[in-house]
Amino acid sequence: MLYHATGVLLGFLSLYILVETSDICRKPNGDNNINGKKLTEFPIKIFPNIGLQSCYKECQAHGNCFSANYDRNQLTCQLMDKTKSQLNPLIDAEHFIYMEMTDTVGSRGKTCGDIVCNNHSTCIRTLSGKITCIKTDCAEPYPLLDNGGITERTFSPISATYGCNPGLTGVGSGKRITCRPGGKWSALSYRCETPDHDCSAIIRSDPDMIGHNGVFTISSYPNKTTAYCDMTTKGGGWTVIQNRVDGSTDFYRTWREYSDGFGNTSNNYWIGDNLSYHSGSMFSTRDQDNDYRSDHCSQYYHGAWWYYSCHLSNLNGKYMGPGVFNDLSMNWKWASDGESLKSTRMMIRPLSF
Ligand SMILES: [Ca+2]
Repeated sequence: MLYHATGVLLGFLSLYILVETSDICRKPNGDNNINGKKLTEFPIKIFPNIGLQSCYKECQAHGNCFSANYDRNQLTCQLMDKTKSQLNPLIDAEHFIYMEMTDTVGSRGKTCGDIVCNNHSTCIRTLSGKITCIKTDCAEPYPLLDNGGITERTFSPISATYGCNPGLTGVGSGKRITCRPGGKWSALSYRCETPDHDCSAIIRSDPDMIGHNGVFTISSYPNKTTAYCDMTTKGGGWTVIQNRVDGSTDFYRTWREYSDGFGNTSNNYWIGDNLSYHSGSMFSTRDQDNDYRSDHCSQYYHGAWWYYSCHLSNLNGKYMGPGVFNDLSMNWKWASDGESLKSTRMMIRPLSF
């Protein structure tokens, strides 16, 4: 019971009026109270011997309370974690008052106050009065990521952010996934790869390497290999894919050997197919005839090349040394007019370098 005292001065008279109000008459929020109705939901908590406003306050204070039935006869309060809905309508109940929390009007748990929770989290008012979204788990397990894992999780919205293990590069746009309606995770279109690493990448990461020719470990996913890097010619960053300085290494080899690479990076070598330098081109080896002639250019010219029918260049041909004019030899018609070359080097660099 509350007593309000009001003082009024009327001429020379003082008039004091005492007004008594009862709790039952002071609706916390009349707009949300429905007289003569109740929700037939199993209560999450019951308070006996309690007033209507206190019932409302208990619901406010309880994290999962979204509505309450107040029994005016028994003076009991039933807290419920659901609200009326089309599937669960109110029923007639003479002595009851049904009320919903003002802050949770709308779809249950979606909004309370200024906070909007997602489909897989619920808005609650904590005992300390704080309004927050708590997670309700996504039904699916988190997707797995090879060579990486989850680096961060949030619960409003429910999301997971992925990262790669040290030394690996993330590829793809779907690094962060969220829990979608229905409890399913959005697709993880993100993967972890060994970074492509050629001679140009070495200079990009360390400009001091300009001018330092030599053998470096390079990789082109998923393979790792070593290559000679030309770090001086026209700014450097060239990955040497073919080098020949003498006749000590046989270049008359099989398709498989050209695919894998062979030789020694310090003098004569061919780097393998993994750099995709000639992918899509019609490369021929002594055991694979991909040329446009009826016979076999590779066998005929003792080499392995992008023979057409057959060649104007034959850099993987037989090493014969200078002074020799022979189509079987390591030669390049435009450069030497068909004379056998002393040394050759083929090297590649990204256009964007
Ligand atoms: Ca042929």
